[in-house]
Amino acid sequence: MALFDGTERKQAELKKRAEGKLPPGQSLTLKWPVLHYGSVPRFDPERWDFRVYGLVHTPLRLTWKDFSSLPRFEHSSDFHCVTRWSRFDNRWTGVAFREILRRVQPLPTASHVLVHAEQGFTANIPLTDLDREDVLLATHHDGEPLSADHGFPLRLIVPHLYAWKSVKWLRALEFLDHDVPGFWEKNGYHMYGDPWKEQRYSGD
Ligand SMILES: Nc1nc2c(c(=O)[nH]1)N[C@H]1C(S)=C(S)[C@@H](COP(=O)(O)O)O[C@H]1N2
Ligand SMILES: [Mo]
Repeated sequence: MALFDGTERKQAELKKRAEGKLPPGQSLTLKWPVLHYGSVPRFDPERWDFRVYGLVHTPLRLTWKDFSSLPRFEHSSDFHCVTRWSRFDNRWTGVAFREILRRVQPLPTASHVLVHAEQGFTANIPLTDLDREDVLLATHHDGEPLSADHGFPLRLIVPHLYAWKSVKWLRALEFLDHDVPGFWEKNGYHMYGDPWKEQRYSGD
């Protein structure tokens, strides 16, 4: 017997819709799909670093060992992919975005962040959308270390925007005084990506 048959899945979805937790045009998934452009990068703890640069008072470069010693933070949130699936109640563990902000101290002119991943993948996010309690740099999901294809060792989680902004294989944050399109934004996706307003593609 399947753990979740079609009927059970549909019922769960209707319940979440009724609770107002499912954005318009989305369907509930109980599995966790893997979605990204390109190949899964290999993690090399000797070579890996995490950098914060641009319009910040104190730029940061952390090795994996440095990063692992930062204070830990946990938060559960929903995840909405622009390809119309949503996954509820993901328990993310890692470092609070505000912990990073506290250390680097953005300059007053900083308004946007360009998030950089392995292999040149990028995503743009306004700074006010990162300076939130529910945003974190995650190393674990539901108590387990991230798997390689879900972003190991580190990914960004921005629950209130479409999931292409939740960048896997995170390597750097670049603070800017203007908005620039990231990888998907250059390829026709919306610059902001609010799932509740269905901001999927540019022009939405
Ligand atoms: N580095 C990187 N991060 C990425 C992507 C990508 O192509 N590269 N795809 C995004 C998209 S479109 C989605 S829906 C989520 C999917 O995360 P998952 O594979 O863990 O479900 O990752 C996002 N983060
Ligand atoms: Mo996505």
